Amino acid sequence: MHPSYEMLRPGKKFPHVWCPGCGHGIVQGAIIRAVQKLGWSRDEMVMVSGIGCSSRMPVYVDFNSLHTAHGRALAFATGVKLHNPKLHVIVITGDGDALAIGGNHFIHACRRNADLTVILMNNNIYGMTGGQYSPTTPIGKRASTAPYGTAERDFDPCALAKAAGAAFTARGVAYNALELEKLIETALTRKGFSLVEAISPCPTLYGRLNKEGNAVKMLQWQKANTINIKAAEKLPVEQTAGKIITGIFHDQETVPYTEIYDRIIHKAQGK
Ligand SMILES: Cc1ncc(C[n+]2csc(CCOP(=O)(O)OP(=O)(O)O)c2C)c(N)n1
Ligand code: SF4
Repeated sequence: MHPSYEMLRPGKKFPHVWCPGCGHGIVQGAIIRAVQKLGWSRDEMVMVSGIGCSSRMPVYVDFNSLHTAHGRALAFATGVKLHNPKLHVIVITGDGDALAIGGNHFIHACRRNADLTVILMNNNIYGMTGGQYSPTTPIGKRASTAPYGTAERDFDPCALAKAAGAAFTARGVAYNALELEKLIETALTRKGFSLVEAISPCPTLYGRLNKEGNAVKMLQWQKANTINIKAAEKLPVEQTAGKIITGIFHDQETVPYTEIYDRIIHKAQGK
């Protein structure tokens, strides 16, 4: 039996709904392996998601799960963590879920430094609802709502999270699943708000609308256009322009919201 099976809901929720070649399954595998490496059991884990193709993940992973309203996963997850700080809470979200409808929740969860690990599955598009452009669709790229190319600039989720107060930010790509797994493992061990942006190809919508080719071609593009931050720092700017930079960008633990909140409760109770 495949080692990941013990963390899945086989027999209940499979086959999954993701399209062939979707990157979300690769990200799911990396998350499961990271949790297994840490030796954490399913019962210690909580997976909270919003709505979207990416946010289907708690349906398949056999952790304590919450599939919440669109954009609102962080509010639910913060509540779970405050109630029981011993649980390891993973938030699964998409670029639309986290940065459009959930944008305000995202920046304030970073500001509070809520003790959560967020896996933001960035496919540069709204997958579930038919390929509308999202806050991470690069300017000029096509979407069903931008047939001539979007006129808006895109967010860098890691830079946004750091500026808003997150303790840890990192980016990986589906092509390099091993690096992604290590980044997720590190993020899970950090106190406070940790973000791993996982670049996950959507061949069905983003790929088709932007003539990026099939799933294999999109992964090959990732392979050819990804540079780790350590290598990027040694290169002239012209050589890193337009590339996906991976690795850890920010890693500074500060006292998380959960602990500060706990102290206030004790004070209020006169303890
Ligand atoms: C309040 C509300 N507004 C809109 C929707 C429709 N909706 C569902 S998923 C989604 C976008 C999901 O995109 P993203 O978060 O990027 O995830 P992906 O599907 O690409 O993985 C939208 C707009 C909804 N379910 N609820
Ligand atoms: S529409 Fe895109 S994001 Fe959604 S399952 Fe298919 S490939 Fe994945």
